[in-house]
Amino acid sequence: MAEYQNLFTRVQVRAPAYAGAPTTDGIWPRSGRGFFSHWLGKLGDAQVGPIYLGWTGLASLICGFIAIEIIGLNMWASVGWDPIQFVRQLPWLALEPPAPENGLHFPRLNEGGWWLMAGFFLTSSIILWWVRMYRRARALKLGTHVAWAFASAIWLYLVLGFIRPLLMGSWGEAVPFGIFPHLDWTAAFSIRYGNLFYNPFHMLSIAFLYGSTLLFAMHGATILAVSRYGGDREIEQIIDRGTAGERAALFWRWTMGFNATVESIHRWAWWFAVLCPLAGGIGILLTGTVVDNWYLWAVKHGVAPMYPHAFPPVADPATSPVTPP
Ligand code: 07D
Ligand code: 07D
Repeated sequence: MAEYQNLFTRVQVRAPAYAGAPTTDGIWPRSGRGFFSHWLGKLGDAQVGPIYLGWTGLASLICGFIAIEIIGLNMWASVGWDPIQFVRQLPWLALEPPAPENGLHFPRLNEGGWWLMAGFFLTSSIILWWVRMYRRARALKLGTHVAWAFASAIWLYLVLGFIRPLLMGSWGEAVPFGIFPHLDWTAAFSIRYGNLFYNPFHMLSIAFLYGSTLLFAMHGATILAVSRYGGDREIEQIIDRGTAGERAALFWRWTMGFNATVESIHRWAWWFAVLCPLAGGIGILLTGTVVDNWYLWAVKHGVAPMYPHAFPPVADPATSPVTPP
């Protein structure tokens, strides 16, 4: 039975490239005729293209390109335009947001202005891509579930880089562009607000993140396990008896007493994935605006114990008046 234990698709169908259903709306036809790739066929459908570009797609790509250009050139400038150092140090390079004293004003380009411009174009690019997804789904007479799931990620992104900085009154609150710099920001954010682990929305977000991987593993494994009975051909499986779909359901009912249905498993997956950044965004929005220290919040609500008084009391530097230098 080894032939069923494969990870990659083994059978590839070759027929003349199919352009897909005719489109009625949109100003442009689809670009390209479509070609076949053996290697992509191992991961998914072997046919590549034609692709529909359209206005929002094109505008999104242009905005995305401008954003990457601004970020990349600023990073390159930060190593004195040395191409070798740019490549070597890339993971550590950053385009930082304006300093806190700028508040919400537009600062000089070299003092965060470039960051604001890059953020504007990146956000435009992401939102235009969202519109494209929504409109392509409508053009195919689909539901808009994919677009709304993407909207959940965009919500977290907007909270991190736009909504929360607005509420806090400073662009300096936002995330820098950069691979390790954005991780430093994440760690510093947690420490600044008294350990994000005690933020219940961070907890929820993690539960949905871990839950998503669990569901994904269970669903992916189940369908692969019944693909020998045609389990990957989902539609016929929903109603018939003795099918791969029923065996899959029985497997779970026998092992844990309860089973999702062929339809409901996808609702489970959608909700777990969507609730991860949705809950996360709420947690970030509350941080610094409503709650200043999640550890003390947890102590107050009986979630965390107060540290034992092992040392003589000291003055909390955060509560002492600031003396100008
Ligand atoms: C696999 C789909 C493909 C997408 C990929 C990402 C870029 C960035 C930009 C050099 C799952 C493409 C990357 C376009 C290049 C420049 C300027 C999706 C898949 C392959 N993070 N984060 C990463 C982003 C935040 C955190 C990696 C983006 C928050 C931690 C990558 C955003 C916080 C860790 C990345 C964003 C946070 C990462 C891999 C936006 C809290 C890691 C991402 C727009 C949520 C991991 C070195 C991945 C890592 C990682 C991108 C936001 C925390 C560079 C675009 C501010 C703790 N993040 N991140 O595979 O290896 O996603 O970091 O909000 O450990 Mg991040
Ligand atoms: C980033 C949504 C935006 C992305 C978009 C995509 C492009 C590029 C290009 C395809 C991911 C745009 C795409 C531009 C496309 C190509 C090529 C979604 C994003 C729109 N945490 N933590 C989370 C854990 C700690 C901290 C969430 C675990 C510490 C902060 C998640 C641990 C500290 C924030 C999570 C842990 C800390 C988070 C993110 C363990 C650091 C957030 C969910 C085991 C020392 C974010 C409420 C998500 C959040 C977040 C997990 C620890 C800080 C569940 C497992 C205590 C500041 N953490 N964390 O969907 O929402 O991200 O918090 O220790 O902001 Mg955390």
